[in-house]
Amino acid sequence: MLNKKQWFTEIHQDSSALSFKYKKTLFEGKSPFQTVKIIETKSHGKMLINEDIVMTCERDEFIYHEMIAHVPLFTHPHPKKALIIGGGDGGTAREILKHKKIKNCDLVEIDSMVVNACKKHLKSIGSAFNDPRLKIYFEDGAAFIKNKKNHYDVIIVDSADPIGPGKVLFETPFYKNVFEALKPDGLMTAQGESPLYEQKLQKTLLKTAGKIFPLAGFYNYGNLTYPGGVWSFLFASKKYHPIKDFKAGRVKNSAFSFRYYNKDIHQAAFSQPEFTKKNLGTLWKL
Ligand code: SPD
Repeated sequence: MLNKKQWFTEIHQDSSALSFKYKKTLFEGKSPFQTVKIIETKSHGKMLINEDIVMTCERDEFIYHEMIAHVPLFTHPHPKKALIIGGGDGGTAREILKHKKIKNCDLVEIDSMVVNACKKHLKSIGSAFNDPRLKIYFEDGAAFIKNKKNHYDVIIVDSADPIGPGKVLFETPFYKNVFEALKPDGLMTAQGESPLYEQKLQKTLLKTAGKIFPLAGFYNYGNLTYPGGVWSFLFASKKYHPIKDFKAGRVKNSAFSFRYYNKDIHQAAFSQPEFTKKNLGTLWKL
C-alpha cells in the first residue's frame, strides 16, 4: 500500500505491518499475474514490491541471494547446469553465475514485467542478465519443469509467498517434477518462508520434500525487510549432504567477495532453534 505521506506499508497476515519511507515511485504496472512496483526508499535503496509484498531491496538483497545460491553450489561438488524458477529480479542468477563451473543457467520467470522493470530500475541486482550462460524463459516454472528429466545439477526455487500463481511451487506434484528434472546427484533449494510465522507450512513442506528426496531440511538467514526478520530456505538433495559433503576450502579458493555467506555461515545456518526442532520433529532428515 503506497500512501500520500510517502510510506509503503506491507501488511502481514492482517495483524502486523512493516513500513518503509520512500522518495519516489520508479515503476508501477499491472501484469496478467500481479501488480509490480519499484520504489526508491529513503534508507533501503530501491525496492521491488509485487502485490504489495516486498520481494527484494538494494540494502539487504545480498543476504537472500547469496544464501539461496551459494549453499547449494558449494555443496554440489561439480555443478554445471542450473535452473532458477522465479527470480525475475536477477539476484539469484547474479550469484549463480559467479561460479565459473556453471556452463548454463536457465531462468524461468512467469512475469516478463518483473524482469523488464528490474533490468531498467534495479541494475545492481539484475547485473548478470547479459551473461551469455543465462537463458531466460517467460513461462510458468511448474509447467516448464514437467518436460525436463535428469537435466540439472542444481535447481533453485526463488519464489514469492505461497499465494497467487506461486502457490503450486510449494506443493507435492511440483517437488516430484523437480526431483525428476535433477540429475541422479542433483540438489535443490527453495524459498522456505518464516520459521516463526509459518510453522505449519514448514512442516508440510518438509514432509513433502522428505517423501521425495533422501535428504531434506531447512537453513535460516536473517534480513531487514521480510516480516519477522528470520527466514528460511528448504534444502533437498538426492545425494550430497550440505554439511558432511561441504568442502570449506572451495569457498576460500573461489575468492568471491561475499557480503553475508561464508564457510561458517554455510554450516551454522542449518542449526535450528528448539521451537523449530520441536515443530519439524522426526521429519528432520539432515
Ligand atoms: N515475503 C516475501 C518473500 C519473497 C521471497 N522472494 C524474493 C525474491 C528475491 N529474488
